[in-house]
Amino acid sequence: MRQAGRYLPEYRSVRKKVSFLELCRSPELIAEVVRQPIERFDLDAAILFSDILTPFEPMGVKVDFPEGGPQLEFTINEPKDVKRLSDFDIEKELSFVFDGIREIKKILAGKPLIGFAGSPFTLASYLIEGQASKNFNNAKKFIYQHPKAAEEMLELLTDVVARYLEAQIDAGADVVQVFDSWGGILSNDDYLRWSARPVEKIFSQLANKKVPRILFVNNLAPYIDIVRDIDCEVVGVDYRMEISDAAKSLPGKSVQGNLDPSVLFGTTENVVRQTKRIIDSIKNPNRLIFNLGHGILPETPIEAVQALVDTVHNYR
Ligand code: 1CP
Repeated sequence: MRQAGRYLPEYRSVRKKVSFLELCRSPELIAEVVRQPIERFDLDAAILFSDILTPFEPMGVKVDFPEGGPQLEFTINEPKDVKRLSDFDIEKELSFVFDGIREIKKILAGKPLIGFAGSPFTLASYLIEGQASKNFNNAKKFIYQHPKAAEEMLELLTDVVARYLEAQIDAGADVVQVFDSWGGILSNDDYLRWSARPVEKIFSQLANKKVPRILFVNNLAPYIDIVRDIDCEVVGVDYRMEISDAAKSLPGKSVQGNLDPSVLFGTTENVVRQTKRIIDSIKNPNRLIFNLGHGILPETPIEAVQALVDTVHNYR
């Protein structure tokens, strides 16, 4: 998660020369910042460098990242605004992503590359709020005030995300991950309707591509029975629940996670202890992909990341 994030000096030095958007649009620079953490830590897989909001601009909504966080040019406030969102030629308008994937594949020496997209509900939440938000209340209000328009918007986003991930796989992504970062603010039945159903549709469209599909849900615990029924190979587990409980509730699926990123700010002994605890808690090692439970924080000490990776590589 955010391997190429702002905690790496070599990433910050690339970012000194170009803006975040320029970086996301340059296939050569994408490959460069994906390579950095793989080379430094010998990680076992890479994640595409881009953002979940990358498809917004060709849909008609410009996004800027003035202080690192997203800022949308306009927001969806009422039903007629949904008409401003348009379908687009994914291969053409997002060619820099697919060229980036092809560049990355040249340097990964067989290590798998994870492609990704935001879940339709998470993307809709940003379209409604226009920026980061604590509780995405406007997004929740919108689905109650304008359920028809919300449905229309989610249908469009579902179709875009499915085709976007298909194109990432065609360009060389070996695995795809859907980030459902904000579905976790919804009541249980709303989660099923507004977040899980669109993801199910995307995953069923990808089934014939035969690549592993990962669903990351930030705040998974309340919805785990819903997620159990979604057809996918791996579920990303945030840091709030025990990963062994998640695995028990998700028969037939692997789990990915779930170290709290803040643990990396404590002692090395504790990083090692917590890492081993997660590994020990999953009996069948083939069912665990070790990862953080959410994105790595910008000021994370590199020595802590090194201790974590060494522990995962050398334990057992
Ligand atoms: O590991 C990697 O670096 C891969 C690239 C990556 C990924 C997978 C970035 C680069 N962003 C993301 C996913 C992403 N982006 C998510 C889903 C994961 C999650 O739940 O955190 C979300 C919600 C976003 C939206 C976004 N873009 C935010 C969060 C805003 C919020 O609401 O809190 C931020 C800060 C960005 C900008 C961004 N994206 C990526 C980076 C490295 C940055 C910082 C920009 C910079 O360098 O200044």
